[in-house]
Amino acid sequence: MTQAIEAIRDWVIRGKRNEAAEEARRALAAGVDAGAIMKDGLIAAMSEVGRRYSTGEFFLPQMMIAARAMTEVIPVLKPHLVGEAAAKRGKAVIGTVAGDFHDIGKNIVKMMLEGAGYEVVDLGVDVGPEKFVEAVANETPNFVLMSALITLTMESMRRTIEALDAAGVRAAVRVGVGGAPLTQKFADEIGADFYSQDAYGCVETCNRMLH
Ligand code: B12
Repeated sequence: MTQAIEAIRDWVIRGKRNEAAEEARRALAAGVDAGAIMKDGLIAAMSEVGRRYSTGEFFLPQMMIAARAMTEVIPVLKPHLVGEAAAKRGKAVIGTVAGDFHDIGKNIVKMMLEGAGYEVVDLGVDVGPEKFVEAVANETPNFVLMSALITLTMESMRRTIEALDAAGVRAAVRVGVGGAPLTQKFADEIGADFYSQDAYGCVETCNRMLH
């Protein structure tokens, strides 16, 4: 890891958003790869924040300011991550599932998909099964993408797939799931079409499934 990436990671952990964004601008200007800043700087910072929260070193306010710092750096990286939008490829409906308000990962997935030429309908956070079903009926997307960060809210993914089935629209879409606590095993268990551990993998899988 370069010194610059390490510095960005530390600023984010400490919740220093201006310093983190400034360091990211400097690193990009010096030729540091934006993908590496995202992975080893920002996402690594969030894992560390989560670890400190679990051990009681951090409390909710510290987790919040770290999240805000990360959110501030993402637009700095965006032009270097997504490039020029390609021709329209397909359409996705995305949301964080019911009971869950974490949206940083979902927003990154959305950003990468849009950069790759997808139209993305963002249902936001705390999205219940009926809202996903309604969006499939109204938007006729190729993909339904669900994000969850809390172990307990993962069950809502299963309920959403069941609701899509009950509404008779399950076969019309490919369902993708993700978020830190998810696994391929859980995705298989609930009958999702795919799981990916990061936003790049999500875009690659969507591309593969469309062609
Ligand atoms: C930042 C954060 C917050 C922020 C959220 C800000 C926001 N706007 O999202 C704040 C401070 C508000 C917060 C609140 C809470 N949090 Co919180 N939070 C985190 C933290 C530190 C980082 C999450 C994050 O943004 N990671 C970075 C992103 C980029 O990673 P990601 O989401 O995993 O996304 C990537 C991939 O997973 C994938 N992906 C994501 N979605 C999708 C979807 C698809 C379809 C695909 C294919 C891929 C994909 O691509 C992304 C990019 O590569 C985690 C710790 C952790 N290790 O995850 C805890 C964590 C998730 N939080 C936790 C908890 C407990 C809470 C609270 C309940 C705390 C409380 N007492 O109030 C509340 C939740 C309220 C609610 N109902 O939602 C726990 C959950 C524990 C559990 N086992 O369920 C964690 C694990 C912390 C911990 N170690 O205890 N949190």
